Amino acid sequence: MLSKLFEALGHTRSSLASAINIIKGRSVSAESMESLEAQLLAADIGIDTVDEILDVIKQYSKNDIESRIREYMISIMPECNYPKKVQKPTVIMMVGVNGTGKTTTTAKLASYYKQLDQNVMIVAADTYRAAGVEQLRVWSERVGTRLICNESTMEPSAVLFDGLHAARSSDTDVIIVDTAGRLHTYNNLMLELEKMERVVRNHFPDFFVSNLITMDASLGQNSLLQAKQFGTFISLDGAILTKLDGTAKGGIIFPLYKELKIPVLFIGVGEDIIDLEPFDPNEYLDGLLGSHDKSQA
Ligand SMILES: Nc1nc2c(ncn2[C@@H]2O[C@H](COP(=O)(O)OP(=O)(O)OP(=O)(O)O)[C@@H](O)[C@H]2O)c(=O)[nH]1
Ligand SMILES: [Mg+2]
Repeated sequence: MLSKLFEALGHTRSSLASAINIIKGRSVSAESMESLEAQLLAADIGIDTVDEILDVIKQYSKNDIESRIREYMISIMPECNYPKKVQKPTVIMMVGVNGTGKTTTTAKLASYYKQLDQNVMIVAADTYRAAGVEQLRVWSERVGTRLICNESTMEPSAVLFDGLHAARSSDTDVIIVDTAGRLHTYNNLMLELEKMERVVRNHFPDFFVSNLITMDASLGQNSLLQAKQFGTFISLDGAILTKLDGTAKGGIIFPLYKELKIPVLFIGVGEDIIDLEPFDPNEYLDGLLGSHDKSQA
């Protein structure tokens, strides 16, 4: 059975496959290289990486182009380093621009860790949208996790503090904190995130911290700017690439890692609770280049 990730990368894969096929087995012409370059750029692989891939192609025989591209791509990807189980207790703070999938991913991650038999708590620290708390309440009931919220305050750090306090006294393994969406250009909102991180580090120094940014795959290069800006206010430990199911822009993980050293840890491939896949470079490349089932490319 094809994985959801393989399906989600279908759009990207088919555009790359048609460009690679033009080159495969023939002498490489300037025109075919241009076509491949355009497809790689359209997939958001990033200009530096695209140039390097084209150099790889120029160096090698036309017959093993696919395996050379694959070899090169794997060499520049983050390792498969998503934590299966988190160290206890870990605070995962979900941050990102509005609508990129923080709340949905909070629920998906809660379900993921619960299935690994970890004791999970969700903290609803988006104090700007009442609907956000409601959305999380529904998810946490479905997942069967505790939800900490406080609708009488507009102060996300206060909700976070309460949540972590409750987590400490209830032997919780992983606390997933949903934060409000914010534009990376809004300084005050970014400072609020900085404060939240400070609350954890100053008051709960025994907690491990993992700040994850959700990035909507369809936003392409713009999400690189977002991640860069968020990273100037809080330390980012990883990214979750969401909505990969609806886009042909599956290549953003390359510039993200190359330029910002932020590894993608999970990938969102749909709106349901199970639509989250841990990032695995080999599976990802199978999805991108179609190498595990060429008939589907
Ligand atoms: N197709 C698809 N849709 C997704 C994915 N992740 C989230 N969504 C959808 O994207 C929309 C926004 O998701 P939310 O989780 O509410 O995003 P958010 O970042 O919490 O939004 P704000 O709190 O408003 O900033 C919802 O309709 C989700 O169902 C994904 O991986 N694939
Ligand atoms: Mg939200």
